[in-house]
Amino acid sequence: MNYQNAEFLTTAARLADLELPELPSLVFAGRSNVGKSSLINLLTGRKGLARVGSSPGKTTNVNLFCVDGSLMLCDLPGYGYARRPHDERERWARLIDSFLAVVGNRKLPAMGVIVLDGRIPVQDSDRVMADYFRSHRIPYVAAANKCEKLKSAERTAAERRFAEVFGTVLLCSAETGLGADELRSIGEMLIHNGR
Ligand SMILES: Nc1nc2c(ncn2[C@@H]2O[C@H](COP(=O)(O)OP(=O)(O)OP(=O)(O)O)[C@@H](O)[C@H]2O)c(=O)[nH]1
Ligand SMILES: [Mg+2]
Repeated sequence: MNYQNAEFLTTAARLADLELPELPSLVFAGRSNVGKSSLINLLTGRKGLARVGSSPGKTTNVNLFCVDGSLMLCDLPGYGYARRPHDERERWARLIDSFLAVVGNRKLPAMGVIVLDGRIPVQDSDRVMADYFRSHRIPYVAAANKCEKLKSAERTAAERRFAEVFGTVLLCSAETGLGADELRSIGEMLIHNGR
């Protein structure tokens, strides 16, 4: 599969406005600013594909991308942004829950990637995110991003800490490309399972 052959599909703030392609999906979730959009750009080798670095909490939409006509990448709105009003958070929860319900109920392979900042301990909101994936029977891995900021021993410690909560952990860096091959393999695996 040619990951560079990626295109933006659609963006929507409500499930009703989202048209999902009939493709296996790799769903990126995580707190605001951890690097979800950056990892999508890394995976596809396309720097400007997903918008990066807007101030945290701004992206409230689900953004969908298509890779090589074969795989859907989903960039979910970030969570855990404290300055967001309560009704915004409710809206986020409804959007995520309904989106994952649809993805989880389709007869197409799907996988979640819970992106974390490798330097920051697991937050309650990350556990809640894992619960969403579990409740919709979507398997997930954790991606500990920004790992180039950690020394080798710190990486090992972070990996162990995250593994206790999430099981499988990929050490990643959108900055250096660490973890890109593993993320791409997950995409390939989803496509093969769908055949
Ligand atoms: N040092 C470092 N910075 C990174 C890495 N990945 C992303 N960043 C930076 O972190 C900031 C946020 O990145 P985004 O990709 O926009 O994060 P996001 O998770 O999509 O954020 P929201 O859309 O707000 O939820 C940007 O300034 C990125 O350049 C990484 O691996 N290392
Ligand atoms: Mg983003």
